[in-house]
Amino acid sequence: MLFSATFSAVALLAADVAAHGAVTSYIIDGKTYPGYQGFSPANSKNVIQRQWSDYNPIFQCSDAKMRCNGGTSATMNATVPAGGDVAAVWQQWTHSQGPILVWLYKCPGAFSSCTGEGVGWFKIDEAGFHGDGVKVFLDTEKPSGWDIAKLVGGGSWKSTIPKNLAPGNYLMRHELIALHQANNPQFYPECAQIVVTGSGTGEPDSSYKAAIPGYCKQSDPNIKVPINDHSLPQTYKVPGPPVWGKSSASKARSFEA
Ligand SMILES: *[C@@H]1O[C@H](CO)[C@@H](O)[C@H](O)[C@H]1NC(C)=O
Ligand SMILES: [Cu+2]
Repeated sequence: MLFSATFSAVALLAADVAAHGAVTSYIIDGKTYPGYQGFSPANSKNVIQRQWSDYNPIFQCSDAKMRCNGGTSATMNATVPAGGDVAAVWQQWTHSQGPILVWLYKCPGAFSSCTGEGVGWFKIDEAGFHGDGVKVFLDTEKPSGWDIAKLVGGGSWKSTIPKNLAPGNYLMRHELIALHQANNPQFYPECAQIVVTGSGTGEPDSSYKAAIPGYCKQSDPNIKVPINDHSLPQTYKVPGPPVWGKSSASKARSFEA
């Protein structure tokens, strides 16, 4: 048992946060970018992910921390061509029910002045529930019909930047909503700064856009979910506006454990 003081402290912190999770790294167009490690003091200051204050879940749709887990800036950014892939990696994730939402927001200028305010967020990817029968709505009843269950224990979710998306500076927001506690959702969002390149001209119209916070209400049926009530019909629609810019070719999903 010859642990150094530093090692023990890190191990304790890791144990402390194990119940929840964050995007711990990104694989963008084949290159790995570390995510933010929100310990105190932070041990990964220079990353593309906006720096948040804690791992704790957000419990209210209206919380200001919904935008980027409270993070307002990052020192780095990553370049990705339109049509390229971004995989978000959750080194530790433990909840098996709920949707995955992937959002973009076009910054009017530099990242340093990009707040993510207003009705400018749009989804480029999402995943929800595709199980059937009454025995798959809870993860204690295997198999889970939720795609989020594939992230448990260290998985990743890969999304394609729409091929026709206009180039620019974008915030990319990965959001997991954990629904394992009946009627008491937990939100886990973080944002990365990405520079999209290419000659695309596409931009979603207002029917695809929402404000964050603002896209959901606490009483929405896909937010307040009585997950353990097997007498209810088990369909689930991912919250927020429709997904924009997804070609049928890019619909195939891939997971990396
Ligand atoms: C992206 O990062 C590079 C390198 O740090 C920096 O020079 C550039 O200004 C950043 N881009 C934006 C839009 O902030
Ligand atoms: Cu948790």
